[in-house]
Amino acid sequence: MTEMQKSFGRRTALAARMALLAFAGLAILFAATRQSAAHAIIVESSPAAGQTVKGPDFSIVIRYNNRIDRARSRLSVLDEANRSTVLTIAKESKSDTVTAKATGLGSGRYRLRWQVLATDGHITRGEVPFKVQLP
Ligand SMILES: [Cu+2]
Repeated sequence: MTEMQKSFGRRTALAARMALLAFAGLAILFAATRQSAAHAIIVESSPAAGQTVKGPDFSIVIRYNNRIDRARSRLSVLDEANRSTVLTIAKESKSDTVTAKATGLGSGRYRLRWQVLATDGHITRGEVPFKVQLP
């Protein structure tokens, strides 16, 4: 084998390795994108983050980008002292929506704490801060 042939062989091997690496990278990216797309994230909520609602009673609606398993999802309200009240998720909620009734809340800052199980089997959770103002 001449020096030129050897050099060509090395370059070909390197190119093949780089192509394989790029392919593996794309495959991982694709898998990650698919997975995150299947996770439940909030599309819109009422109250929305930072919103002030009129108390003491109001409806809570959270719509997700995905269908969720309502029976394995949790919703609670935390007050400024971190006291938590578990809310009952309404049975008539749509498959991508969690609906509940908040009652007896006084003026102040609260956090709506949610945890849902998406149909892909992954749990996501988060909090929506909001304020209540009594008329
Ligand atoms: Cu997921």
